[in-house]
Amino acid sequence: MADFTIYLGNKNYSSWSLRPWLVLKAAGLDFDEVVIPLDQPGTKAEILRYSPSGKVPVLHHGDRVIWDGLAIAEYLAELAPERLLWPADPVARALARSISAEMHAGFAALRAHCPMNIRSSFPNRGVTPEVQADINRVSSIWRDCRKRFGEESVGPFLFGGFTIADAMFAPVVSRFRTFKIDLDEVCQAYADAVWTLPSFQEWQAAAGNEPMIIDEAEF
Ligand SMILES: N[C@@H](CCC(=O)N[C@@H](CS)C(=O)NCC(=O)O)C(=O)O
Repeated sequence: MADFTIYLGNKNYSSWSLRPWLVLKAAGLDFDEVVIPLDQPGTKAEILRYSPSGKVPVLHHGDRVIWDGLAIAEYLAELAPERLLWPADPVARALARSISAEMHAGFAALRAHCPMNIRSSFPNRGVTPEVQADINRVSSIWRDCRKRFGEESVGPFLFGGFTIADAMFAPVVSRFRTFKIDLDEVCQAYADAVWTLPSFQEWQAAAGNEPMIIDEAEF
């Protein structure tokens, strides 16, 4: 049994769960994982056995319990500083934290109308004017980071190498793919880099094999 156990929602649908799972992978830590099927009669009671907030994801590290995706990511960044889970440069790091917090707290229209559904494809659905405004804001964040900090020689991610900021936007990459959102060249190249990340591919394969269906994320 590993020192770390992360409790997750369905891999196909739980955008909140995907983020810290990718960060655990990037941290290079050995961990166990438990998927708690969401939207079932016993879901809340089951989650409450592990998470005081009644939400997943939650990370158990020995007797420490850390819940909320961004808090888990911050905890892992402190445990594995050598992995540069935040950018080393203070200016880049401040921007990475700003956009991660913006993603964590915002983009309500995109979340509501384009739910994460990794294995499905819903072209031309869900894009209201409010969703388009969210798409435009995400695209502008990606372009700005790639231009200012995403040195090709370091890597294809927002700050070159993979950081927590990329994990925060990974569910959006999946949403854009499911809903066939048109992106410019820079944003599409970034989205492709996140989508083909080996850890994300592993998650996608597991999502594809899950039998559970959540009706409200289907069209
Ligand atoms: N801000 C939280 C949100 C977590 C969240 O909303 N989790 C959902 C699953 S995606 C959940 O646990 N739902 C179960 C329920 O509310 O019963 C985080 O980042 O961890």
